Amino acid sequence: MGNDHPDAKLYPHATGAAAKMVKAHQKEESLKLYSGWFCPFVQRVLLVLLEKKIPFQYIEVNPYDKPASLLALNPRGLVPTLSYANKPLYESTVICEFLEDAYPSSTPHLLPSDPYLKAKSRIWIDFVTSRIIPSFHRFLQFQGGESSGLSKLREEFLGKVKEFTLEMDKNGPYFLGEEVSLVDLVLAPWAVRFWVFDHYKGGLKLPVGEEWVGRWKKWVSAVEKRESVVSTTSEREYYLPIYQRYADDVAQSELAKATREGKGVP
Ligand SMILES: N[C@@H](CCC(=O)N[C@@H](CS)C(=O)NCC(=O)O)C(=O)O
Repeated sequence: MGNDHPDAKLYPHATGAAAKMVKAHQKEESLKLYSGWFCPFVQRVLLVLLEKKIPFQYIEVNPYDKPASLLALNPRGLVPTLSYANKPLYESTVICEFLEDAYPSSTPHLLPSDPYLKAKSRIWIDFVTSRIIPSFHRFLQFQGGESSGLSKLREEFLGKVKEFTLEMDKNGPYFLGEEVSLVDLVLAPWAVRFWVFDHYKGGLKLPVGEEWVGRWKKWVSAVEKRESVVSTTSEREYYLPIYQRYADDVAQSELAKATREGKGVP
């Protein structure tokens, strides 16, 4: 693909709190995470690594540039890509579950041990990837005003967030209850990017007075305060040029293209 990819010119590294986290994970480790500082799928994996305090080496790559070091591990050239004892793994949710299995003594455990609850958690992990994220992108990339379709896409998106919220444990604050789990961590990177809609698409407009909104806000406030989330977030101004390209629907990432073609997460 090379340097001429239109999305390749991005700020080269993490900033703010995330820059400190990156600096603290430069030492050579057998577990290596090929990352893009801006990438919410990478952030999922970082959240799991940091929550479970698993030692890892952070390696910044530009996935739009697709360096040979990345392609050698992952033929699709996407981040996150993991190198585990020289063996490659990719796909953020697969990596997250792998870490849970491969480091059984690292706590907290992020999936319930009860088989039914574990399976149910997977339904909602899948819902985030197959429903919430595509809807987030349809809304973000839409070109047109409120009456020509934007309101409808906002409603569709809020409908997915509502469906997820209605499945949450009543008291929480997390999806499964008092303890954080993978269901929370796979959505957190997008939840902390919902500000993009205020910036570009006339606001998220959470419905006032609906009961589920209170539960959603309780969840957001618990999730965004977690040390793992704070320490993997860069300064907002550096995300802006990236999200501007999505908001203008000119981004050429696999995800942007898939959204334009009416498909799901690549
Ligand atoms: N399904 C993948 C999606 C990963 C993904 O799309 N990563 C983006 C960065 S946020 C990427 O590498 N894009 C490069 C490209 O689109 O060519 C996962 O869950 O890991």
